[in-house]
Amino acid sequence: MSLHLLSCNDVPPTKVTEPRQTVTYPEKKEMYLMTDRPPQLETPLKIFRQDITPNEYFFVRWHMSQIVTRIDIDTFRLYVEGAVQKPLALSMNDLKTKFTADSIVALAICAGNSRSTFTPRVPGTQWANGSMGNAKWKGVRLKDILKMAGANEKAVDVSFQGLDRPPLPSMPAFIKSLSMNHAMEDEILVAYEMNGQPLPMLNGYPLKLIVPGWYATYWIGALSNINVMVDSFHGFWMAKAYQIPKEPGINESPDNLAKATVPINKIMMHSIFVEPEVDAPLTANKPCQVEGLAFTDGTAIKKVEISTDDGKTWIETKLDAEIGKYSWRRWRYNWTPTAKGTYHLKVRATDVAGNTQPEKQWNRSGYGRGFIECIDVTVN
Ligand SMILES: Nc1nc2c(c(=O)[nH]1)N[C@H]1C(S)=C(S)[C@@H](COP(=O)(O)O)O[C@H]1N2
Ligand SMILES: [Mo]
Repeated sequence: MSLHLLSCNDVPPTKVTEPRQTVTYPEKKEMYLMTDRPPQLETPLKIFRQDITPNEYFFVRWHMSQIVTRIDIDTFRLYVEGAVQKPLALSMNDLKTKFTADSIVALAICAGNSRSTFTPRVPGTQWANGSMGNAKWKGVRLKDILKMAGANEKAVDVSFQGLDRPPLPSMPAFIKSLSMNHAMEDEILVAYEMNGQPLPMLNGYPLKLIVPGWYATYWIGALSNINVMVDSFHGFWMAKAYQIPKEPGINESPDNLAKATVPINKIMMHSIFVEPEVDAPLTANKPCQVEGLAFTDGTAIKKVEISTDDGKTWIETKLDAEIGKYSWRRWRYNWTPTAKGTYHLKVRATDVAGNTQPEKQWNRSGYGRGFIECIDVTVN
């Protein structure tokens, strides 16, 4: 099986042609295997025909080879410590009985989603568009937990760590942080359910931090430790890794790398094709349903347009009803190609603030793809 993604026009066409192996892991159906230590699994594009990504097809991405494969749920505790009046050790039962449950539909997307489409090629897992998924998360509001612990009013940052550990003690553990102000926002959840089920082990059972609108690198899985801090946090995975150019757009030039960088944060606006797939047989004068997904950091999408002539003219598509502020949004267009040949199809989203997607973008880590997607399809 092969996956093709083409960038057209003035962007040199990138084509992911390496054959990808598929695998089946526990609690998972057939996914693309990116690496097996740690497990990194990509969702096949056809799964995105569904608005909610089933748990068994939800992408998997861990950093440490030592992932968690067994958890005793009766003795598991979520520890809340640091600058708090009352440190907590919450059991699953505490979380389910001592707090009001809340839920949200939100898109989880890896910062490196679509990395394989950057030119020049950048190092890192060569994801196509499948290191993302849309799910309904249910759990407890982080702010309610922080309130119960009596978090210090002068707290600046809150850090989050899961049960996974580095293979060597000298390597930095995967710890991420949010500002206290952000952590206290209503929509941030500590989720114990994903689409009505406990989370799969590979997706961070039993608890995952949900940070709607922000890249999934902050969505700590197997969440076991929350640390409230009065000083700002400078751990490796915040201060050194996952840095992006400070200027908006996650953009820089290969021969003039940005000197000022900041930790990656909000999801870039992007839109992709789900159908037709690159290899789908299309017939002249026969209607073809073109559809895909568009997403942002939570800013409402105003319109999604497609071009069938490599960006010369643009046609507005029909948007499905909004599922939720932080969900992706499906767009559709019924297209009848009249002539045979190869078409460069492009798609671009525009938000209510008037921002639209750029033609070009690049950065050294292949983070936050927002540039316009283009696929080639052949009409016979
Ligand atoms: N504990 C822990 N949480 C983590 C990570 C990790 O390596 N360890 N990786 C992060 C990254 S970069 C991503 S993209 C998402 C992937 O979540 P998923 O595997 O459930 O899809 O988890 C995030 N949370
Ligand atoms: Mo990620």
